[in-house]
Amino acid sequence: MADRSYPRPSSGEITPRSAWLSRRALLAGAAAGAATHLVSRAGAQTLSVRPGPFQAAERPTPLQDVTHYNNFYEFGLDKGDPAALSARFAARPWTLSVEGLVARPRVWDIDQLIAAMPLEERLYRMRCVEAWSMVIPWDGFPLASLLAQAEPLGSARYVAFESVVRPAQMPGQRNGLDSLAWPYVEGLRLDEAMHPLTLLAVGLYGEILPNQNGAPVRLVVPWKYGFKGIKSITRIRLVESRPPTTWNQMNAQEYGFFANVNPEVDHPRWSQASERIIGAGGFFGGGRKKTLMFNGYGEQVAGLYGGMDLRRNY
Ligand SMILES: Nc1nc2c(c(=O)[nH]1)N[C@H]1C(S)=C(S)[C@@H](COP(=O)(O)O)O[C@H]1N2
Ligand SMILES: [Mo]
Repeated sequence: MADRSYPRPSSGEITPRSAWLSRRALLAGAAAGAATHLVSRAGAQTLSVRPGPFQAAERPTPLQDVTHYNNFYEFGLDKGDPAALSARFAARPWTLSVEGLVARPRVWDIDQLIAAMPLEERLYRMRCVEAWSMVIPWDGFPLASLLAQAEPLGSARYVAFESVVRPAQMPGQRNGLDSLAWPYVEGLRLDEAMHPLTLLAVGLYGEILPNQNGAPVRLVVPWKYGFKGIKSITRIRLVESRPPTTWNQMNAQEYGFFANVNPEVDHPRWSQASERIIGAGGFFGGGRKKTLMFNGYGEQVAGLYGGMDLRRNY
């Protein structure tokens, strides 16, 4: 079902500034300046954001699909579980620690962090390793801004991320299916983490992040498969060697550490050459497209992998 609450740009147009943002969010932003968030009349918290670089040309996926077709195994294995079962998850109060090989470790309160960081909107393609995709208007700030404040030491080479463990509020963590080990963990090389495309998202569509999308803060690395985008992060640690990552530990043959989107390297059980466009079927027709190398961000990120065999380093 198409979401009617946001205007959408016509097909093929470069998405104009805030075309999908609620008018209220814009007005709130104009009144309050950047980096504040306000409670709207409807009760949903809106974010004050500026347009960022790197806007995708595609039509944003309807909000209804972005928030009801999710992978968040802490709440269950089905795509509808996160929306259905996360209402009581408490994303406030929340702390996010930045620690490890840094000169200035810090435990941030999430709202102080949001107030300290100028928020940008970034319309990014998201390609799940399961061969479906969305286009999501995130609100957040570059991970590099947060890491710079922590002053990484020369010995830091990777960044390790950890999701919250809270079985009382996350049914998938207590259902005994042992689908995954908790906490969900992810990692990036330091240069990937510092890349300007790499975002910490605290909102989408101009509102604070819905629980099912990884409230209150999640990683977005648009040239990698979606599973790198770890949700509900509590800890960011700079480390010397490559950290373990959840899907790689689950099945190293199928899920690598790098997980760069690559239409030429198939998943052992399915092709990665094309993808199903979530929310684009039916009325709009089509619904599939060819998958692009680095999810279409090669111009920006291919240089990170010069000289690497991307078949072996999948
Ligand atoms: N903690 C945690 N983070 C996670 C996941 C998860 O199960 N747990 N799923 C990942 C996968 S496979 C994808 S495709 C994206 C989905 O993000 P979305 O639901 O916001 O679209 O979240 C990623 N981050
Ligand atoms: Mo995914």
